[in-house]
Amino acid sequence: GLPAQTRRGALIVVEGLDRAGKSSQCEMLRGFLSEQGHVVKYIRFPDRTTPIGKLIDSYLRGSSHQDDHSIHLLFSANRWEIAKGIEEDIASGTTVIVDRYSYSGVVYSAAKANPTLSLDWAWQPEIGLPRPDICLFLGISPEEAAKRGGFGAERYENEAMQTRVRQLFQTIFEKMQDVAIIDAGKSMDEVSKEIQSAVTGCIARLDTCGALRKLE
Ligand code: ADP
Ligand code: 2DT
Ligand code: MG
Repeated sequence: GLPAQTRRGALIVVEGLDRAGKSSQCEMLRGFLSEQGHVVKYIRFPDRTTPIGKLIDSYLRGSSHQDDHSIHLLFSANRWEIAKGIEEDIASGTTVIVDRYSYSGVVYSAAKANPTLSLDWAWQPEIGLPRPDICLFLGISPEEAAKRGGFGAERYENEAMQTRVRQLFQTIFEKMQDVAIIDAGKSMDEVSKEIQSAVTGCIARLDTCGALRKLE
């Protein structure tokens, strides 16, 4: 392959339900890629540190109310305000690992069963954002997730919502390209090995797949 300096970075997204192990696996992947000599950055959505992120944080903690469409657009805006930075990092050779992205965005909003908030409606503001080179979906059964501790206190952390979210993730990832579905019920090391292998394949293909694309 090309020497590391001339190669663009990869955009790697990790998705899944609460307690699937996303944050743990992002950390392990970051360590693995750093050891291989890649420059790696970890980001997560929502990014609760920005002004928009603070509105989202307050909504998720139940301290404020928002219309379903309005909060949906804030989650999307929270990605748009960071999109340019991601593109610049990727162009300069940094690999970016993203903990939740547009897929959580559409699925959690559509799971509310609001009649005017379909998956299709929810996807529209995502169009044009940086498109991941690979999306790792960590799939886990409700039983396995329950073994990893109870629900937290945030909005969405309840059985009914998680069940609908699980079904909708299934729906969108079935027909999507560049997605690796990982059985996140295995041990941390086993999950990590599967992720490493999927990501190694993705990075090997970067030499031939051209510039970072956009969601469409
Ligand atoms: P998420 O970011 O998807 O919510 P975390 O990485 O925070 O998930 O993990 C949730 C909890 O489950 C943590 O206590 C973590 O140590 C544990 N955990 C993560 N992956 C595994 C695994 N493969 N097997 C058992 N426990 C795990
Ligand atoms: P964590 O910070 O624990 O991952 O939970 N969500 C996330 C949305 O509803 N829309 C989005 O666009 C994103 C990125 C998923 C964040 C919660 O916010 C939900 C769980
Ligand atoms: Mg997490």
